[in-house]
Amino acid sequence: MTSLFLGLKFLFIPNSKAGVSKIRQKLAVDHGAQICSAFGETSTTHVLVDTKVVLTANTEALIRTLKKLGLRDIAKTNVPVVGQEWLVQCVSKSELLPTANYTIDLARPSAKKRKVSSLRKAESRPIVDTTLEPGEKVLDSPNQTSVDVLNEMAEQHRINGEAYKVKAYRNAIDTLQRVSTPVTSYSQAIQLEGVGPAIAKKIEEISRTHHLRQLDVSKGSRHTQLMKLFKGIYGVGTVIAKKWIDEGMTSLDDIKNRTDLTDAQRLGLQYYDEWNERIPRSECTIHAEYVQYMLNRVDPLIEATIGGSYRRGAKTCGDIDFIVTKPDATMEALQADMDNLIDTIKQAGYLQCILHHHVKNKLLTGCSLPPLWNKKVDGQGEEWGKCRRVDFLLVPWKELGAAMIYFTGDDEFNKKLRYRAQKHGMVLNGTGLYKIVRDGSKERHELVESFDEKKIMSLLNVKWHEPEQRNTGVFDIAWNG
Ligand code: DCP
Ligand code: CA
Repeated sequence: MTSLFLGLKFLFIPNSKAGVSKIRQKLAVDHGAQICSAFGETSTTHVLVDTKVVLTANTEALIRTLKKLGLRDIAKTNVPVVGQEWLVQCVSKSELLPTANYTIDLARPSAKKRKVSSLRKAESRPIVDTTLEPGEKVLDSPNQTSVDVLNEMAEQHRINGEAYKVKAYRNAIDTLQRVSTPVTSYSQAIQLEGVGPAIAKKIEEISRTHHLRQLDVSKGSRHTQLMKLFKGIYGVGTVIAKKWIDEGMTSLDDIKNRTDLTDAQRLGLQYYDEWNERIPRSECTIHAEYVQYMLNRVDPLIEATIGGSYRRGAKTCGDIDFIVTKPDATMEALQADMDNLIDTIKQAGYLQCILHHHVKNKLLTGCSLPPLWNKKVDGQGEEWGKCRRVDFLLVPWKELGAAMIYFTGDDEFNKKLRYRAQKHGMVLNGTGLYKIVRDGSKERHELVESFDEKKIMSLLNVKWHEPEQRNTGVFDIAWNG
């Protein structure tokens, strides 16, 4: 007990009353200091940063924290922001040491980094491979465990409908996959673009323990399990699943007894297991042969190609996305053909149910391969195939390239292309690539290209990506399976 710090008011960062922070705060109080819980410009005399917890190499995060705690103008303040080593050294030497050697310089990041590194064990900076194209990743990533665990966390948040958290994880994973050196500590992780404090801490925990406690907690939580169960029903999203949980539903039987289900949700319940199972690639190929065979009866010029994960080379697919088109055909012509196809596949027994037909260019269905075709999949049995989710996407001939890009995905790859278009003053969607033309206050979209997939990419200044190269890998569970 001394009066070493008498009259001084310390703001601790992190501001918690636990662990090391608690011990240091007690040390300060025992020597006469007062602790502030927020920054009072007139009263706080020192900001004491735990440089082992708060990454001081990333000044932005620290500045954000300080702002949150009330320090509005960092440039104007005279209050020193120092490493907590200053406090420890003062106590150990029983004198009020100058802060200069311990200052974290928030105005000059490079100078700050040098000072901080003299306080902490020097750590190598993660090396991001900048030669990689968007979506590409380093081979044999040294951070694969972290990537896998973070992917699982993202999946938990997706199940719970927390879109902003999913996005944060995707960004972090995206960067981490491009790092060619091991990222083992908080301070290394926080230096990466797209990695904030919460995820940086998790990367450190995973690296240390090969495990993440929060993931276990989330997976074990009753709420998450029910969200997963209910969202597994076709036609049920986050909002409905949450509502049902709030209403006390605890099982699929509870849901079956509801009187307010849509037709699609009833089908979702009926085919719950089948539609939650991924479809082997070999089976998708037989569906393609079968559908083309049936289409030939309607009009031999119609072509059906599977897009989505199948076209990207996946070993298993969530559903089968047929892109249906015909040379020179308009949407109207295709719709007439589609009506004929529906009759044909209904009669043949392939079409089990229709989920939606009201969207004019889409037919969403459940379909089963007839026994003779199903036998082609594994050479066994004489049974009907499982009911699979099969979508027919009608595409006018002249929009084929844009539609191919859109329906091939993956969705992250598409987002990147759309962003690229935006940067070039253009708009990309499933019908074409358009230039934005301003007419005074009005804005209109002028078609640049829609038929040629390769041309669209080249107009966007993106090198040609084979479909297999469009797996961003962030969420492509099919790819791992
Ligand atoms: N798509 C998109 N944005 C979305 C949804 C879809 O760009 N929000 C595009 C890209 C997808 C394609 O449509 O690759 C097909 O969508 P799916 O949901 O069927 O996704 P995948 O075929 O990629 O994966 P899965 O194997 O799970 O079906
Ligand atoms: Ca698909």
